Amino acid sequence: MAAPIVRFNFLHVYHRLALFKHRPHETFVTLCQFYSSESAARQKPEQNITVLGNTYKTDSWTNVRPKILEKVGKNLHLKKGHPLNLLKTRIEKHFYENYFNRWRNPLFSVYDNISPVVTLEQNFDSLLVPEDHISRSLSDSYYINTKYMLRAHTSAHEHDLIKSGLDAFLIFGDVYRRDHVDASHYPVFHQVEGARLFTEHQLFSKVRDPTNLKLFEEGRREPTKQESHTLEAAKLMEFELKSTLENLAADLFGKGLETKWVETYFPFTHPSWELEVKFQGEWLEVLGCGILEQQILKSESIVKQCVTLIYRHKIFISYFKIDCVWQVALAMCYTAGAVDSIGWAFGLGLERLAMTLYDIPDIRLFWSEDSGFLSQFEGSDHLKPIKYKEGAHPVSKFSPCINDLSFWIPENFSENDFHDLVRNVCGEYVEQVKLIDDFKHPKTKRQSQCYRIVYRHMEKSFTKEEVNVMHEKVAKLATEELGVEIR
Ligand code: FA5
Ligand code: MG
Repeated sequence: MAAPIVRFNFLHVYHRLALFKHRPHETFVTLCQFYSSESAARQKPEQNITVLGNTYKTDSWTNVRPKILEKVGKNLHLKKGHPLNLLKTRIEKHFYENYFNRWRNPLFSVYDNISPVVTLEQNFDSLLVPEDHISRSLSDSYYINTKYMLRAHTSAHEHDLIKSGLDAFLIFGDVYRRDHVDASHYPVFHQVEGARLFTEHQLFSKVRDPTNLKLFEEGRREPTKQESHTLEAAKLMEFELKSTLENLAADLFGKGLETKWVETYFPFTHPSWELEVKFQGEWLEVLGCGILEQQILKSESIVKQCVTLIYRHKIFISYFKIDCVWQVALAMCYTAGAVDSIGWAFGLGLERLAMTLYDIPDIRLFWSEDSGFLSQFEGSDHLKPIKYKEGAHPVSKFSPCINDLSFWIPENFSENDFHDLVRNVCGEYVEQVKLIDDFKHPKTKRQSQCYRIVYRHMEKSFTKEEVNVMHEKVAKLATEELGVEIR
């Protein structure tokens, strides 16, 4: 593990609730305490967290905070007239209209309401994420306890859906990460996951003479392919995947968008890529994708394998008139875990795409309840080109207040913990947290960091006093919880 440090406990949450008069306004998200506040002050209370109607016991891994739990169940992607919902509709429509199965029905099935509470196994193990991968650390993900977490990506459902026998699907959902704070990063955002599996016949169906083409071989892992894939299968899959995503981008943006593919790494795909688009003069990464590790498909639905095999051997089976149970058993023995498909998958950040598409300058705006923002999209036809008008909503009309905070950091300090703390204290009022200075004292060897915090209200101008109150709370809690020493 990447040295996870448990610094957070629920007494802190309790204190914070009192300190900042935080009132979670979603009835289904409640933070319950078993003990009275009096005894809570003396001993660490045993806690329950209720998320979406299910109750979980907290433990030493719990690091999810009330400000984050408030967002669970908001489902912005399902909210009519919300820009994320408009974008979702456009993506669904694109897949519905362009991809069909052999019965001319839409090829991709869509899931948009799977609970974001997943097991660590779903989020990591099922995707071959190594034990020591940074994304597992307490400073990167939101844990409910040692068994459950808020999903860090929609890929958490890949394995289950493939196992259930699906071979083409889209998953829309909210995802949660302890990430940096700036205009394009937010601890809760939305992704759409897409996956498609191909049999040998399907993949090579467009090739003029597919006789000698195979999906699998026992070869070597190379930058361009996995050990069990043939080069021709890997190359065709890369083409299929990239053209699917380029067609989606062209449908959403028209032809003018500047894009580039960048090679990358994911534990569950190889090879892997990211797609970047030009936004406000800078390259912005909007999605990650790749060819699914064959090991993930190995546990593909046994039922599906049997059906395929029974279908292949139907003459033999119908000749002997073996009853159904024996047909299934026979097919299982016959295949001994063989998998006949190869797959690709992608995960796309909906906010980043919507920002590019509608010219929305700051990711916090998606959470705005302000009518000035939402009314620009409400009642819109998802096909009508909309451009967010900055003047109509005062996101950057009100000037920012910039305050710096310098402190000595303890040995186990994590930057993400500080970003998370600031987000928790200031919510939507913080636009950016940036490390602007980092040095080690030559004699004492102590390390000092300075963060620039940009405060900006979206609906009014902040007074210096209001900002100072928040800034002092940040300093106080950073001292108490993260063990820093303010300079
Ligand atoms: C993933 O989440 C992978 N699960 C994607 C994937 C799926 C790869 C299937 C291969 C196969 P990544 O961490 O890069 O990858 O996130 C995907 C996208 O989510 C990013 O490209 C970006 O658009 C968006 N994203 C990531 N972090 C944030 C954030 N903090 N705020 C807003 N959007 C974000
Ligand atoms: Mg990425």
